[in-house]
Amino acid sequence: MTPKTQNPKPKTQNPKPEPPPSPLLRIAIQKSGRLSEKSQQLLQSCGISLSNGSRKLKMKASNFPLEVLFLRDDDIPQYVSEGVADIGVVGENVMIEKNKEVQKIEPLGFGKCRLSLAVRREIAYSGADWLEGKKIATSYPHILRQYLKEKGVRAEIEEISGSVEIAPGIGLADAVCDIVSTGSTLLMNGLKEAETVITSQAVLIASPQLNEAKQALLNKLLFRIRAVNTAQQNKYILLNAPNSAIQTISNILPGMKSPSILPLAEPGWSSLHSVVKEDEFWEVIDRLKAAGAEGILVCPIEKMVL
Ligand code: PRT
Ligand code: ZN
Repeated sequence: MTPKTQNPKPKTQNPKPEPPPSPLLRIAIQKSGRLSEKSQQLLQSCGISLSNGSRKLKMKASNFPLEVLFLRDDDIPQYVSEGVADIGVVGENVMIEKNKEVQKIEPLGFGKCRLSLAVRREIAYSGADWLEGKKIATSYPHILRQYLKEKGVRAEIEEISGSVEIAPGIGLADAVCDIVSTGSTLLMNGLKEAETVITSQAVLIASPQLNEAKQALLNKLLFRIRAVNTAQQNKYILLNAPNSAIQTISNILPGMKSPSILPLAEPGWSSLHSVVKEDEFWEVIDRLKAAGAEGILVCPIEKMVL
């Protein structure tokens, strides 16, 4: 009888190691509200496609390793600090108020507003000392506390979550500390702005614990965001000028470098091309006309890489 032998194990080839999961950057943006549309537009102008189907809680971009989480703005700093989202777009006012461990990466140029102290219109407001012993209604107790401490003022903070501007009118508080943009809400409620506590805009924030792969993706996204934002702050300008005016006009045009100069079909005339800052261009245009420029065209720039 032949001894029973165990079947030899089939020879297996070493299983191939699983490829490491490809990195994915998670960004938290506001689900609905003042920053949500602009945050999505920013991603789109960075060439990132999001399907605009029914509003989901999260969505994956089709052409960039990015997942978008749609959240209430108040929750974004916490999600980012805990690493649930790697980065986020939120008002700087919310970032400071929530006081979480996040890094501010880049101002984004939209959602501009200020957090201000306001009092009833008829009050003769004499400065921060007026607030001593008063009651101030706000949804921003942390920022307000810091501000009062810096000013050496002791005041009572009444924390309320919405419709702060009605507090003085119903006798709930002597002053409010709230977000102001155009000022019309204060006006409608019989209030006037007394102090600016902070100015704010939407900012890109990041988790302090990004690994190398995610950091590389963030850098790639940031490069695009900066190209889009720089472009928005500048205009492309084209003009015609007699050759005798080229030097004066070149000195007026700041541009990225010196302007491009192309001869026109008409002898003695050239076309000058350059870039001007959005907020400087009215002033520059007056000076260009005075120097002899004609046929001035100002065009938007889509992307600009310096
Ligand atoms: O639902 P969720 O919690 O996500 O949103 P939210 O209602 O808390 O915030 P939302 O969408 O109103 O604002 C999001 C962010 O936009 C804020 O955190 C600011 O960073 C920024 N932002 C810019 C503003 C304003 N402008 C603004 N005008 N946030 C609020 N206001 C309100 C303000 O509270 C006041 O009631 O608008 C009123 C004042 O506006 P004016 O123009 O009358 O002065
Ligand atoms: Zn909110």
